[in-house]
Formats: sequence, structure tokens, C-alpha cells
Amino acid sequence: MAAAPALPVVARVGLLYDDRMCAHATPDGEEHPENPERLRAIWRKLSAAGVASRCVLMKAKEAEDKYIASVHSQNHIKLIRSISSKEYDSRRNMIARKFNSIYFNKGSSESAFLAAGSVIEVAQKVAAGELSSAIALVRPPGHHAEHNEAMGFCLFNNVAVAAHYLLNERTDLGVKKILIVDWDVHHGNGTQKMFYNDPRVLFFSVHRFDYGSFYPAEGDASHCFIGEGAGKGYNINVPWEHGKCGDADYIAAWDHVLLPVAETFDPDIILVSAGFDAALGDPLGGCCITPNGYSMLLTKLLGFAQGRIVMALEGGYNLRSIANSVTACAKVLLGDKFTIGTPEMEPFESTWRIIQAVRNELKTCWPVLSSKLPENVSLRSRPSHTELYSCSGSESDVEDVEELPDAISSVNVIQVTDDVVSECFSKLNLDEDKIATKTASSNITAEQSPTDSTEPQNDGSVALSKGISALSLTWRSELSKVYVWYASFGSNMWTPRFLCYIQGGKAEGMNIPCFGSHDTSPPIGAMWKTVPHRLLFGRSSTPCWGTGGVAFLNPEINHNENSYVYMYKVTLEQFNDVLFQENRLVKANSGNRKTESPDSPLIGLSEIEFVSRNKAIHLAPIKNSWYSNVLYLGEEDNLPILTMTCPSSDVERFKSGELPLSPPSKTYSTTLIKGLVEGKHLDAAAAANYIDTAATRGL
Ligand code: Q9C
Ligand code: ZN
Repeated sequence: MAAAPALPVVARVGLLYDDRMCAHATPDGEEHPENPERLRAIWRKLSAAGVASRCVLMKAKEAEDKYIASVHSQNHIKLIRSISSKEYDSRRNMIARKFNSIYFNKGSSESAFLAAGSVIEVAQKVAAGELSSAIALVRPPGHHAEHNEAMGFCLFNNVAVAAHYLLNERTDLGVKKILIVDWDVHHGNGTQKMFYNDPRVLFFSVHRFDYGSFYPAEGDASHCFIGEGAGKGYNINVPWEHGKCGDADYIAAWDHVLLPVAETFDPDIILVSAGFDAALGDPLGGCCITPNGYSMLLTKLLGFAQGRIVMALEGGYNLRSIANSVTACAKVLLGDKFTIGTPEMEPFESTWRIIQAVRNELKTCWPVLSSKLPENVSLRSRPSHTELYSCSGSESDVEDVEELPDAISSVNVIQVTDDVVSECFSKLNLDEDKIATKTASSNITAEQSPTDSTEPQNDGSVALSKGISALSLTWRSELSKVYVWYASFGSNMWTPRFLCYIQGGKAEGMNIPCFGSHDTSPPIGAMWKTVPHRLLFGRSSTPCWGTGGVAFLNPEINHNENSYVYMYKVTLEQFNDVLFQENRLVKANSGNRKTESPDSPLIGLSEIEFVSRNKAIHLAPIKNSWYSNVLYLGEEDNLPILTMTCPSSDVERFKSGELPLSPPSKTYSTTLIKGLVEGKHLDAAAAANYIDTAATRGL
């Protein structure tokens, strides 16, 4: 493939660093893992790597008391405000001892107010769209801090304060739903409690639990704590049993818990409680996420909330590891393609079991988690006793991080091409293990035709057959008798992928499973055609495919253009179900185990009339969706050929740069090429050239 053109829309990534947050330190210079060098090490690395200069640099700002008061008691605020004052000089240590794992010095107050204020500051800019995303390098950390209590190195709960600020103080910004992802190795006990009854905040924490013995060692870190009252289902804990978890385990938790729920929840912004103490080499965590692991975890989040991600530093105590991990994350936010390691990519057996337990606990709230995970996946067995005891789970022996060999942070990391990236991604997808053989996975489906498909994998999805209201029964039975050709020009050209829209589940390369259609019967015919419309690639990321553009067909006829469409003969009912799913109108209903789709069709018989006459119909009920425009592309054996794309007004916005035109990710273009090749339409080289030409030619 030729080099992709530079993205026309450059990500504006906020980076907040402020030396004033280094003032909080142990009173007499005693060694402590949570020390000022953490921030400095990260900042030095970001600067040296040329990453800082590509960000929008920001300075800290103290939070006002009234904002902190949304999650903390007045007493607590008062204590933290005064702890640095002269009058407290003699009492500081004594007060600190009353708390669990807390120290104070005369810089603590200012640092604490700055840390909370900084997260407010960046979150507000991201929510307002002034920044695409942001990283706040703050300390002291926040997620252990409770309403009336400092603990676990945390004074104010920075992320919780910012979440409350967005929801309650800045309704003008339109943030109604917040996803908090807490990937610090410790449970975010404070944050959990602060939003336990609140359905506006989905709190997800993945942490070492070790059967209740890992800090903070409270039972409420278990997966049974799922929220209460209106907040039931909006608290998700993934509690590891031991300290050896790494990239594969975290990716599995993402793929099989976090991402399906996030897709349904559809947050307006994501706040990451970004501790890096689950990183390889961390003296407290003992886990082994690599910088590339963090890149993958973050990339998978970028598909939600229009990429509006705010990362706030929590823990992370190996200077080299945290510097490398934050740098890897910053590069993801900046839109860099990342290099990837070749770690041993199998989750532990316990990981699989824990994830299944989490899904069970939550499946009534999130039907997308209802299905059983495949069983015969390849897994690593529990780490041996020697492995467990040699790992640094003990917190007293803080290693001299500067002495750590380079290999700690760059273990197995090699420069590779995008092929390896997507191959690695697909290896991580446990569902694929079910069908994976020693041969390249692309061979597996090579022989498929629309009618003899293997079942799409049914992870986290249920075909729409359940949960149908009486209202929709009439139109469904009517439209189930009418056939149309659905003309696909994007990933749906690959039949296994299109079948996910019919039968539910996900095919290789997809981040998110589909709900499927009410009628799961496969298409009764399929054929290729070319149409005089321009193929283009737009959007900067999608939940399903991650970073990169996806295919659109310019609705204007252009006789200089020839684009391939693969047409499936489906019922008009099924076409509507595909349209619903493409426009994200199908939701998991948290009240019961069912999925819900609209009660009326978008394209009924009269709309077919209209679109045949006018060649296009812009669907008013979904006019702000990406695929709100249904085109009529002619007829085949007396049946209309329909496709769905963006309206012409969006094409103008793509041209002006208001909407991002971006080349497809490798995973996505590979899917298109597989469609063209396995559908026996083009050879691999011609297919690649076709996609590449469409992706790199200006509009
Ligand atoms: N035996 C964060 O990572 N360890 N906090 C105490 C007592 C406290 C970690 C050990 C660990 C706190 C933000
Ligand atoms: Zn931590």
C-alpha cells in the first residue's frame, strides 16, 4: 500500500504538567513510591520523545472548594486545605498516621487542589470540543480517596470531582453519561462509592483482588458489586486473582466486558483513572502490561464518545515503566500508528473464568453479556507457586527504578508493520481461537459463500428475535415478505462480516459484536455490481474498527467513478434491521435481557416508492447519524437495489475538513480486501489497489 495521506484533521491532545504538583512529598525526604520524580520522569520522557511538543500544553489550576464538595465532606476539604499551614507543622505526621497509607508535607494542600482542578480543567476542554483528548499528569492520585477520607496515597478524588463537575456544573456542555475506566492495579474504591447509585456514571475497574487480600483489601472490589438502585449495573469490577496479568488478560476484559457494555452505554466522554502500576516492572503491582498493551487498551476506547478521552494519572511506581506507558498512550491519542510487541498472548485460565463470572453477574443489566463465552480457547494455566512468589507483589521493596535494565520497558518490543498489528489484534480475540487453526485465519472463511457460511461467533449478542413489541410485529410481518437488494461497499462486502448484522456476533477484526436481525435467515442471493459513485473513507475512528476511516459512497452520481458493490438479496425487514444497527438504533435493554430496536421501519413500502423515484431518501428520524441516507442504485431482477451512506451535506463537510476524512485502518481495509477477493471479484493486488486508490485520492 502507498503511504496514507496525512490526516486532514490533527488531533488536539491536551497535556497538563505542572511542577507545583511535585511539592507534595514525604515530610523528611523518606523514600516513597508515590514521589515527585514520577511526574518529572514522565515529563522528561514525553519531551525527549518529541511528544510533548505535539500536544497542547497546559498548566494546573486549583479546584474551587464548591466543586470538590460535590464528592467530599466540608471537613475533609478543610483538613486538606489547612494541612500545609504552619499551625499544622507539628501535627501533620500524627494526622497522616490516622489515615491508611497517607503522608503530608507543607506542599500537600496546594498539590491536592491543583490535581483536582487540573482534571476539571482538561475534562472541560475535552467536553467542550476544544481538545480532542487530554492527559493530566497529576499527583497526589485520587481514586482511593473517599467522601471523608484520604487513603492509599490519595487526598482528593480527582476523577470523581471532574465527573461531577461535568454532570452538574456544566450542563451547557451536554455531558450526560460518563464512562470511568479505572485501570490502576488497585481497586478504585473511592470512585466506586461516589457513583454507586448513579446511572449517569458507568464505573469500570479492573484490579488485583487476590481473593480480597490485595490493597485496599475490601470485599467491595469483587465482581458482585454492580451498583445499587438506579445505579444497578453501572458499577463493574474485574477482580484478578493474582498478580501476573498482562496484555492478553486486559485485552480479554476489554473485548468481553468493557467494550460491549460501553457500546450499549454510549458515553459522552471517557475519563480514565490511568494508574500505571499494572505495568510490567511496577514494584507494587506485579502485573505486566507493556507500553504496547496500554496502546491497545486505549485504542479500543477511542471508538467511543467520539474519542473524547481524558486520562488522569493515578498510581504507577516504576519510573521507567510509567514514562514509557504514558508516552505510548500520548502517541495513540495523537493518532500515531504504534509498534507492537510479540508477547506471549494468552490470557490465564483464571482470567477467562473471572470474565465469565463478571458477565453472569451483569447479564440481566447488560443483555449484550448474556451469551456464554466459547470454551475451547487456548489459555495459560495458573502461574506456578514460584512464579507467584517471585513476583513483586510486596510493597515494601521498592526497586531502584533507575537501575532496571532497559529490557523491562521494551521487552520483546520490535518495530513491525501494520500487518503484525492486526494479526496480533486478531490473536488476542479469544473468539477467534474457536475457529483458528495453524493456518492464516484468512483462509478459514475463504470458501464461504452467502449461503454456506459458518455461524458468526455469538459473543455478547443476541439476535433481535427477543424483545419485540406488539407495535413492530405488524410492519415486520409485512416487510418480511418483500425482498430488496442491499448493496454493500464497505466491510459488509465480506460475507462473514455482513452475516453478523443478520445472525449477531462478530467476525475477525471487529471490536464489537452485532445484535443481529430479527429474522436471522441468510440472504437468498448475492451478486457483484459496479455503480457510478465515488468510494471514500471518513470518520477518524469507529467503535467496531477502532482508529481510521470507514467507507462511504458519495451519493452524487459521477460517471467517471466505478465502485464495487456486493449485493445481498434480503427482506426489507432485514434491510431495516441492518439500517438500525448501522445507525446504532439497537440497544440492549438494561431492565431485561432483551434488545430493543425501533418500533417502526425506516424504510417501509412508501419509502421504497419515494426512493425509487427520487434516487435518495434522507431519513429525517436519524438525520444526524452517519448512514442516514438511503440510495436507490437501480434494479436487479425487478427488485430495488438499496444502499445506505451519508447525506451529500456530509460529503461537503468531508471536503471542507469539518468532518475527518481518514484512510482505513489495516484491519478495516483487510476486511474490504477479503470481501473483494473471497467474493471472487478481484485478485488480492487489484483489490488492495482499489481500496488504496479510493483512500488516498482527494475528494
Ligand atoms: N500494607 C495508588 O496506586 N499500599 N495507591 C499500602 C499497606 C498502598 C496505592 C500497603 C497502595 C496505595 C494510587
Ligand atoms: Zn494503584
